[in-house]
Amino acid sequence: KVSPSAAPERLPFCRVTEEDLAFFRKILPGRTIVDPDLVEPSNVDWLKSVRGSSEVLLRPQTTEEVSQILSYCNSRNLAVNPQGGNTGLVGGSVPVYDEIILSTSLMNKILNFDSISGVLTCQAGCVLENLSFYLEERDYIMPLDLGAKGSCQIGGNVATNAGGLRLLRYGSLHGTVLGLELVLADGQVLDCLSTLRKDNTGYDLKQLFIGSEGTLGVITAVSILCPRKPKSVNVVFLGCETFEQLLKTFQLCKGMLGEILSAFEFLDSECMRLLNTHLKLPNPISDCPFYIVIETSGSDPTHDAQKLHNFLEDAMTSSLVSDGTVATEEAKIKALWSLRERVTEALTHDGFTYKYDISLPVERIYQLVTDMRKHLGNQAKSVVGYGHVGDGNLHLNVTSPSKDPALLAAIEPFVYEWTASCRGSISAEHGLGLKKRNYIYYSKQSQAVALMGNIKAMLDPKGILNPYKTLPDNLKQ
Ligand code: FAD
Ligand code: S2G
Ligand code: ZN
Repeated sequence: KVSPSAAPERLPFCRVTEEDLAFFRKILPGRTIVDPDLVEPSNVDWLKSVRGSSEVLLRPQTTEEVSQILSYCNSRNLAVNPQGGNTGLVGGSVPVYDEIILSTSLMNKILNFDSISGVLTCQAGCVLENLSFYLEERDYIMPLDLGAKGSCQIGGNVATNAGGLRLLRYGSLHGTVLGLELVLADGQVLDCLSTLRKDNTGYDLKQLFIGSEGTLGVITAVSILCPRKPKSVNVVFLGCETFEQLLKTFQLCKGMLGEILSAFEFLDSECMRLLNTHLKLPNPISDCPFYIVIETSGSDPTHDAQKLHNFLEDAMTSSLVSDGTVATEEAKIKALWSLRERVTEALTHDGFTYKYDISLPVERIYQLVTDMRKHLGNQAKSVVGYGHVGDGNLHLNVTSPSKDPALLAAIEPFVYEWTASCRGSISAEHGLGLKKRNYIYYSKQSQAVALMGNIKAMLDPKGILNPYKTLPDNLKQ
């Protein structure tokens, strides 16, 4: 029985010939990479968990070049794997076989910034952190932030509908992305690069491509609505004895901080142990079963300090939290955030990591961690829980000294059945990619998946865009 996460047989795409390379070299002189050492990093994902065998890495700089590439590949029946920062975690960003890698890394120009509306228009290959630097100099910020900001690109963020640490305050990319420029499988350029906040003229086509993981079109430019840079930011790091207290603290926090609340994240004591052990990051407060990172972002430091003081006093006196520390200046804010942002990195040092990115009713999110620990007994090295409480998004990670099929068989499908039993989502923000495509039916009805297949067939009839990803192998018609 083939494991659902294994790659299917190679589909009958053509293989790249010398004539193909001559064509690519003509349109991309010096940016048609065939040296195996230079292609290698683009064949392996960030987790080093999946590896493709592409022989060609193309590095276009313009939409026109992307259009020429796709029009040619479509006519030659050559498969294409769009790639941004290659920080994806579900195996969607690297080839499964010899698909041509189309990298947006050289498409990194900012096209326009309107300082009145806050609308930024840029090419898809702009690195998220560079966009943040650009905006912060102009008294604005990006509406999303994630631990991969140093490498991930805005095109990849849109293609995966990335969530991250600011979604609680600024919403999802389905709301903040105002327009997209895309190239379809046949090379057609679709200019939906609107910068209007409101436009109700016909179907909102860009929404189809947000979260489509490179399977419906290549995103070449993005326009996105950016918020003003807050004048006053505070970060609070709190400790709780139980998850029930953590949830009550979340409710209290929403009520007392209201509109200045910009993030509410958690990590458990197992995460803290990994941070201490592998990254030598000290715990800034006493040891607790649960830790909370709360961020406020406002326009008046005095007003915010007063609100935060009232909230902390209530949280402490009602003994919802057992310890805490507050940061108002940059360095300490960064240090507290790194405890949440670097859990992913700490996990990579703990061993082979089985990652689950689950949406659940918020009161259930930690139940899955405790049930998983009970279910696995001592089969796993570590079982950790952390994530975006405000989004009901748990990151459940299980590590083992090395790849362990018996452990995987104990985890899956248990974790997916558990999630489906409370109508959760088996992928909250990372997408399905290669690894999770065949589990889609735990979260989507078959007629919905069949419709997705029809849309895919309409937009990419030859299936050349990111094959083996997102949609299941056995599309039930
Ligand atoms: P890639 O990894 O290159 O590609 C991801 C997918 O998008 C692939 O399917 C690829 O084919 C497709 N793609 C890329 N560019 C384009 C394009 N221009 N057009 C069409 N398709 C394209 N994710 C979250 O949601 N929230 C988090 O908090 C978060 N934290 C992370 C922390 C760390 C340390 C790491 C390593 C990853 C984290 N991620 C998180 C996952 C990952 O960073 C996101 O999925 C990110 O959006 C991927 O962007 P990328 O540019 O690296 O895309
Ligand atoms: C986060 C990063 C990836 C992971 O830290 O919010 O999305 O699962 C995650 O470690
Ligand atoms: Zn996350």
